[in-house]
This record gives sequence, structure tokens and C-alpha cells, in this order.
Amino acid sequence: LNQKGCVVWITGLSGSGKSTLACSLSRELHSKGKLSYILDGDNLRHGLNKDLGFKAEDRAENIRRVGEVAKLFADAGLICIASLISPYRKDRDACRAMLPEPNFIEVFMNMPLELCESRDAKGLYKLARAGKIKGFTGIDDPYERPLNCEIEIEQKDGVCPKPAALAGQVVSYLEDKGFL
Ligand code: GGZ
Repeated sequence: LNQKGCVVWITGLSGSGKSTLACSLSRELHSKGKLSYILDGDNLRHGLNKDLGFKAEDRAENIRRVGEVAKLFADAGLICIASLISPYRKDRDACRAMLPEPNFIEVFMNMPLELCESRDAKGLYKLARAGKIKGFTGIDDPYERPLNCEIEIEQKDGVCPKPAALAGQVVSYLEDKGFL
């Protein structure tokens, strides 16, 4: 295996497109013959992290564990794609600190809350607005935007770029940094 491992850490609100980008990126890397592995917050909460809820301490522990696992994958030479809301800056920065520069690549899905809320695939925003879920990120729990992320994904003229285009943007970055 001739591959330098790294962690692509995708952060953003629920419904901002993190998982979609993770899948698209993984497919793109596969087509280039590169091994990757997706760690998805929502999925891991059914297994490794099923003892954790959404209080600040639980989110911190969720992110810490995923950061440690991501580091293991990167050490093994894979491109590990972590997709978690990871709303608190200090938790993301702690994961960054686990890896040498430039092996932690933070990707910020900077999508307006209104857009994420309008998608509401699982109806969670509706429940949060109705007070049936407490402490929902973006509604009554904070999301702290990254201050120095490597890649920021934004809408252009009110349109969100297609997942394949976003994956291409990340791939270009990985090529520039010598990971591909
Ligand atoms: C945020 C919540 C909450 C609360 C349940 N706040 O978009 P989804 O639905 O499918 O994925 C979200 C997932 C968030 O898990 P993470 O591990 O990424 O979160 S964190 O990084 O903050 O630890 C969302 C659902 O769980 N969900 N309750 N209160 N998202």
C-alpha cells in the first residue's frame, strides 16, 4: 500500500450534507484506487457510542472516541472520513491535536440553518421546534463555526454545489497536500 493516511473531518449542522459528501468522496477515492473508511456520527451512535446522548459531555466523548478511531485508520494508511456535527470547537481541535500537520483536514459544511431545516429528512428539526427534542444543534444548542478550517463548503448564488463537485474539491486538496 503506497498511501499516506489522513483524516478528513466533516463538520456542520444536521442536514448540511455531511454524509452525502462523505459517501461521494469515498466513491471518488475508490475509483482512484485509494482506500478510505467513513466514520459517521449517526451510525456509530448505534454501536461504539450507543451509551452516549447529546449533552455537551456526551458529545465531547463521542467526538473524542471517533477522533481516536480516525487516528488509528490514518495510522494504517487510510483516508478516514469522519462525518459528525461536532458542534464544539474545542472537541474538534482536540482531534486535530491528535495528528501531525497536515494530516487533519477540517471541512466545514457552511449551510444556512434554514436550508438544513427545510430538508429535515428525519423530521428532527420539526420535533426540536416543537420542544419534543431538547438541545438540538442549531435550535437550542450551539454550533461553533470553525475559525481555521482547511476547506469551507458554501452555497453559490443560493445553490449548493453537487456532491460530486464537492468531493472533487476535497480530492484536489488531498492531491495538493500529497495524500493522493
Ligand atoms: C443534534 C441530533 C440530536 C441533537 C439526535 N442534536 O442529521 P442526523 O440526525 O441524521 O444526524 C444527527 C445525529 C448527530 O450525531 P453526531 O454524532 O454527529 O452529533 S455530535 O457530533 O454533536 O455528537 C441527528 C441526530 O443525531 N440527533 N438528537 N440533540 N443532532
